[in-house]
Amino acid sequence: MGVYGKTIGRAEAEDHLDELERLVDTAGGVVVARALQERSSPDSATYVGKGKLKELVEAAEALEAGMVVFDDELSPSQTRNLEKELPAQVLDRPNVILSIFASRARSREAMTQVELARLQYLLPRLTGAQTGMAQQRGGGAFRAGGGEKKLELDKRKIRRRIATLKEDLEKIETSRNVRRRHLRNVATVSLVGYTNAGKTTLFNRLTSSKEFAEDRLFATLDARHARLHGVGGRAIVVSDTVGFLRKLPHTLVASFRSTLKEVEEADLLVHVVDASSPMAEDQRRVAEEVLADLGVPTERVLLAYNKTDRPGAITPAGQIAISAVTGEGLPDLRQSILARLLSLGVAVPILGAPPTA
Ligand SMILES: Nc1nc2c(ncn2[C@@H]2O[C@H](COP(=O)(O)OP(=O)(O)OP(=O)(O)O)[C@@H](O)[C@H]2O)c(=O)[nH]1
Ligand SMILES: [Mg+2]
Repeated sequence: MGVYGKTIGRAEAEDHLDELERLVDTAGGVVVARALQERSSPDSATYVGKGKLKELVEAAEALEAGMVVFDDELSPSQTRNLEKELPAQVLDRPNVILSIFASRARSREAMTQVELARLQYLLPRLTGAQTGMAQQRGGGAFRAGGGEKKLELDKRKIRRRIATLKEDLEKIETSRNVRRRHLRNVATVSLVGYTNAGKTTLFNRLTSSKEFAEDRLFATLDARHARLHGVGGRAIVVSDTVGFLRKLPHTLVASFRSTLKEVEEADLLVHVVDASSPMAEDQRRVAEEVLADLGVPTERVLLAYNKTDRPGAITPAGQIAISAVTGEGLPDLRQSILARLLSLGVAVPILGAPPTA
């Protein structure tokens, strides 16, 4: 369920809903119906208007839907109000993304980051759900008081867990820095871009690796490194990273800071764009906004339009066109990477040559 109007038009809202549908599918759900409503802004109490909510209740009953998923982050009170009306579980976009991340996390770092994000998302909502229940039961002061105490206890426990997780992440980051020191004598290149753009496929191709690439969102959660092949014995290490997505929950971005550090510290970023997507330019903008947030200067970013083997793929004039699947354009990309590193003044040692002083 999405809302459009003042800030985005109908076509864009449809695209966002398509993406939400893919996210739900990736999370293991099956979409039985979708709906959009035009209004200047989401209703502060129920996200959609009264009439639309009635329609939603009826549709959910008729289709026996187990969940109703909203395309924006719902406030704790919106969730509470919607839960009262709807005969199904109420989820929002961050919920779905968090559950995908939780099922994808493999390394200790990724699991810690995901748990941190989940708890930070949960904390303010815990209050809402609890008071909501107390009100619903019509319970007097006695009941609410009992719930209140337990709630405080739960919240304290969660806060303590959050502190522990943050400490753990710091420790992981320290050991990562130790590992990174080994990379001091090589140039580093990170592949970044919207989720599903083809970063992992390109990474495998450039480094002759066999990482997990899949036509699903967020296939990759951990940064991985390998030597870039085919640059005349130059010592360049490439890393694959977690994909970007619009409307990413803030808590998630914050807890993935240590993974994103990878991006901040790379000598060069190759921004991979899916040239075959009708949303290519929109996705490019979202990724550029994330990079700007991370403080990455534009000259450190090399754009590469991928999936150009697909019919209908469009590469803007003057941009690098590649296909990670057929290998087309990759010699060009390798040369551009090396040339850009050199023009940025990055030392790119030749392997086997004695280190320069
Ligand atoms: N036709 C075609 N398909 C591609 C190309 N590159 C990647 N794909 C496909 O696009 C899908 C996503 O590729 P991934 O490499 O997993 O994308 P990613 O950017 O790593 O995605 P996340 O890890 O989810 O952020 C896979 O089904 C790939 O096979 C390409 O050049 N041409
Ligand atoms: Mg990937």
